[in-house]
Amino acid sequence: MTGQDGSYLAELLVEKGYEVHGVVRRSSSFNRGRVEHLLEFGGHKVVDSGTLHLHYADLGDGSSLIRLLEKIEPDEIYNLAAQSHVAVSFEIPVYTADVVGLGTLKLLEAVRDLGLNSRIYQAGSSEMFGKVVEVPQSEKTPFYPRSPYAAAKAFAHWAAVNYREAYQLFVCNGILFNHESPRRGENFVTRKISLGVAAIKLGLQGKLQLGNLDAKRDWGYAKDYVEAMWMMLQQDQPDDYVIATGQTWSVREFCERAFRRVGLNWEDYVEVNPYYMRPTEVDILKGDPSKAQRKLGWQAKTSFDDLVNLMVDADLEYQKRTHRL
Ligand code: F7E
Repeated sequence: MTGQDGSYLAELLVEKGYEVHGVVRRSSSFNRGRVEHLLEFGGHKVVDSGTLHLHYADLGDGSSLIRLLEKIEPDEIYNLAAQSHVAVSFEIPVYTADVVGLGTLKLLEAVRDLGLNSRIYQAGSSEMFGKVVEVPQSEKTPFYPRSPYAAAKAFAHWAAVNYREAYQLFVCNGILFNHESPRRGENFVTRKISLGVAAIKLGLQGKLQLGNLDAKRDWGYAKDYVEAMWMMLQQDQPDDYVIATGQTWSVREFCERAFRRVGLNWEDYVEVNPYYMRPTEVDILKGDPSKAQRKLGWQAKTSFDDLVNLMVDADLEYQKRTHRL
């Protein structure tokens, strides 16, 4: 609930009048910045017609899930929990697989054992396509994971399909391509660039160090993408959907545009540091979102240029606020 997608989804659901129950992990620093505006001190606030309640639980702790599900009996469950950083998953592969892979299985088991009729959204990832066997990638494209994170997501995907077929659970896999926003974690490449550009423009930083500038991604706006999650659970039948823009751009192109937004030339500031290279890389991702468009009536609303601009603009404001400029 405290991540980028959880916060946008909570806003969407609260606006629709849902009683939202978000799961948070305990952390030594308070990590609710992204949902603070939806909460009142004490953890409960009525926003428009809906409400948001937070609970401590963890996909690593199956008993916490069972207790919570038994109490709430949710109509809809959105599993967005993850160690979601691909590069970090090479450093902590077992933890990543535990949360992303087995965590999903624990959730499915809990719903099955409790006999709940909850509709479940499972957050899949374009990383599952990895070393892609075709371009663009659709729901029919075979997976070829290239990281512990992606392998764990592929396990979770197939577990969800299996529970749908074996036990008739209403589970949808959303295969979401990269989706970004000003709420993106600071060590994902788009946010790292928008933060760096803003800091350089304001004289707070000299250079920006990055890894592979040739990697290509299908980048969309996270706020558009959470709508697709909700739409999947409103269908008569559960199914799997690719959610993407259908366009692909390199990290270099993201840099070019981001620096241009503030009137600077990226080549004067970006340095390549091998530290940020991955043991195995995903070279190109480009989704085919035609099924989502046809069946859900969903399509990305925000262009690549608009996404870059809104992230850079937001981080200029953020850096000014943070540094009292
Ligand atoms: O990397 C390259 C890097 O970390 C994008 C997650 O949300 O989307 C995300 O995974 C590309 C890669 O995202 C730096 O090598 C260059 O090729 O922003 P990223 P990701 O790995 O694509 C998918 C759909 C998910 O499911 C994941 O959870 O950019 N790159 N230089 C860099 N990446 C980072 N992080 N930092 C760099 O300095």
